[in-house]
Amino acid sequence: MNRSVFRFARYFSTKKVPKSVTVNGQTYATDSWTNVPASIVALTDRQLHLDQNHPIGILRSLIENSFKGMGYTFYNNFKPVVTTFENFDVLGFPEDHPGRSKSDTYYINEKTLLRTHTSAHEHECFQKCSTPGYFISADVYRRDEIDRTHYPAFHQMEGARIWSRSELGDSLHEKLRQDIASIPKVDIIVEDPNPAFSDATNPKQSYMTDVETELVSQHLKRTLELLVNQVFNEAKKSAKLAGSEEPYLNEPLRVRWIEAYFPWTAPSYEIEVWWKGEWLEVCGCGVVREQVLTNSGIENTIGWAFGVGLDRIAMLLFGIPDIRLFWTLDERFSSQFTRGSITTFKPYSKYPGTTRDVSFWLPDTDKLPLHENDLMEIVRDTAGDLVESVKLVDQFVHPKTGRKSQCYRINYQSMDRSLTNDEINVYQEKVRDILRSTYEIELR
Ligand code: FA5
Ligand code: MG
Repeated sequence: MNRSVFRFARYFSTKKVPKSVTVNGQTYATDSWTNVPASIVALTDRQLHLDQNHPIGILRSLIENSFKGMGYTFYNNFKPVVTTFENFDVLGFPEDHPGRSKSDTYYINEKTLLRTHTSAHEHECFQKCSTPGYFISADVYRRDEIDRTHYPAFHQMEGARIWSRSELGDSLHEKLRQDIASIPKVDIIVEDPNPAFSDATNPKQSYMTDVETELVSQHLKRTLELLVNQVFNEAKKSAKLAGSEEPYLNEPLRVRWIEAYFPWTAPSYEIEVWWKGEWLEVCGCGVVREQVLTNSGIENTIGWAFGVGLDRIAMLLFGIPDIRLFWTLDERFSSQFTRGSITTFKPYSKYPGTTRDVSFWLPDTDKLPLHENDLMEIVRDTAGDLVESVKLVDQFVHPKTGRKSQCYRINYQSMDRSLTNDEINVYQEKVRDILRSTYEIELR
């Protein structure tokens, strides 16, 4: 356990971790790993992806509808509490992978956590799915920074597809080629400069032949290009309907493939979409490692998997400026969206934000400073959704003493009302108190 984790544990112990935590009606005993705050547990009942009239639910249906009748089962009801086995071990995460740390993940207790990705259900789905492929949509949780595009809860959609060598025998290649040919063609510009696999940077698995790897990755890439095309063309249509005349709306969609790494796929890729002048990371994917399949009782089989983030795409599709809006209970938000239709969000009002800085000297440089995610969590736990963002705005080393100073700027802003200075000062003082009493830092 590293030092900052230890300190964060101390913040939690000063908060008195309850004896048990109840999530989705199930009660779990806590232990020294517990770090999930009540504010996060409260989100696990929301199930935004199941709400047909919510942007996340509308996007999920849009994608599912593009893949109906193509051999996929849709799983949408998995609960967010999973085991460390499901989220990490079965997927081959190394023991020291940063994703396992308490600074990145919400633990219920040592063996139980809030899933950090939908891949936590691959094991179960490979075991029980009776179609060649499946999709899983679900809420996922990560301790992360706070800003317009990052929130500790978001949504992913997992997809996977397999081909059994034993069943297909000599017709395996032919079947793969047919399946690739049957994916609807799309009119987009694809940049794919790298080979499907390469020993040096993106190796294939030894249990698969070159041709198998090539064909499975082609099927994966054409499938995701179809998905991205459906979604982003809808985004363009809705922007045009809303009266936008920006030039990008008449240009063909551009995507690019880059090499990636995930412990349970090889080779691995990411697809990025060129959107309003920026490459947007949309999805990680790859050819599933043999051990994931054999651990699920599937022998002599090859296939792929992907995991796409839904929230940032929904922000583009519906013109939603802040990821926190998905979670608001304000009627003025929810009344704007209806099942099956992509409409551009009309901001209902803008309340001014207020910023407050918190600056401190860190302890001697040989000690680990406070982990940024811990600071984020303390602020979020204190002021909840009133925090629009927390950013490191200044950092320097004192030329004489060699001590390091950091300054974070907290932007307080409510989506629903005006905040008073007095109210903000109370939150800010509380944040400072917690920092002062928990860490060996000197507030400035
Ligand atoms: C994963 O989570 C892998 N499980 C994806 C995968 C599945 C790979 C199957 C291979 C096989 P990653 O951490 O990159 O990968 O997240 C996947 C997508 O989720 C990202 O491309 C991004 O669109 C979205 N995402 C990640 N972090 C956040 C965040 N904090 N807020 C919003 N979206 C996020
Ligand atoms: Mg990534």
